Amino acid sequence: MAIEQAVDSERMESFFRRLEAKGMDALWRQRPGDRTGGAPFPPFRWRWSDIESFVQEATELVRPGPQAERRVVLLGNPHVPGNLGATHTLTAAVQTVLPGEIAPSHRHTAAAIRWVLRGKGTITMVDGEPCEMNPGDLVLTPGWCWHGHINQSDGPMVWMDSLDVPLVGALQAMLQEPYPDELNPATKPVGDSYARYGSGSMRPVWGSTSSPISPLLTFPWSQTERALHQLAKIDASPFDDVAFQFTNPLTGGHVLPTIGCWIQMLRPGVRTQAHRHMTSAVYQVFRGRGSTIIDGVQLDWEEGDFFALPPRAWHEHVNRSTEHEALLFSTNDLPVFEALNLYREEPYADRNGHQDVIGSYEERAG
Ligand code: GTQ
Ligand code: FE2
Repeated sequence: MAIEQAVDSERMESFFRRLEAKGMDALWRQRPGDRTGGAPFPPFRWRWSDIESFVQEATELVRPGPQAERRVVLLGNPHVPGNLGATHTLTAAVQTVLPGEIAPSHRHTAAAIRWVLRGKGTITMVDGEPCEMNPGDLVLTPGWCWHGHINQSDGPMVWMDSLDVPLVGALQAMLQEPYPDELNPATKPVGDSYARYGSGSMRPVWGSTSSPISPLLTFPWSQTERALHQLAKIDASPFDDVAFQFTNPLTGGHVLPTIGCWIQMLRPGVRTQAHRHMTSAVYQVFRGRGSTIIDGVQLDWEEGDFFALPPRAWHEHVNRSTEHEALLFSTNDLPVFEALNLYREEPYADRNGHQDVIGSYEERAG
């Protein structure tokens, strides 16, 4: 006879209550975990047309400085608990700095990346290095680096921010402090880290040989674009087409310990095969239009749109144009999964790697 039948349920309930009263529980009482391994929350998309008008309105409402440390529109995914991140590990946001404005320096334990969308002539000061910002450039602000932004041009500057705030918050490690002055001073020339490490295949014979944080702080678009076209001539991934991970030139690993950055080119007409993995990502559609099919739901995107890919969701990408390339920039939490030995991925085996489309994002969003 099974034990659970032998023990009367009143006695079991009493046992549970007495355990609870002393801050304990019986493991067999816990509800079953997520055995299916499906996506924990649905995808979300932010339209550029909406973002752009809110960003414009924000320029009429606040100035960076004492009133608002940063003029940032946060893309909070309403499906993620806390509604702070675009995914449960990463934030995405759009920041704008007008001509003559300074977003004052501060530092925080959370790490950030900037992916430049519009404008020119802005400098982000990163631990004394003035980093130039032009569209398609990636700029790193590693954790605890003093950083501030200054727009010395005659036009507005707009970029994507992505930070590891939800992850750092879950670890109760969010610390922040203001710089005592407006902007931390330049102690290095413009392009210092690029001059040292920007070749991609060489490093100065002096200096450190390893670091978990990329010593290269800026990744200019001209180089990224050239690399994509060269790779496209010879190879591509069945799941991501022509895709690069930005790398720490000293290690070949991720640029930051908590944030991975990718740029991918979907060649005209390409439809990738579906797969799923443990990591989540936030995509910014830098150029082109297409769709990403996520757990059978077709999410269409156009230039400027952002979308969040939840962890463990089946996904495949489609470039809807047969003439033009589509370019997707994304941040992901892959470095964390690799460091903790938690990464797994799985190809979609059925129907030659393609999902059945069971609905559109618009229908699902209601
Ligand atoms: O520019 O320093 O989107 O500290 C969020 C927090 C941007 C920044 C964000 C930040 C910044
Ligand atoms: Fe910051």
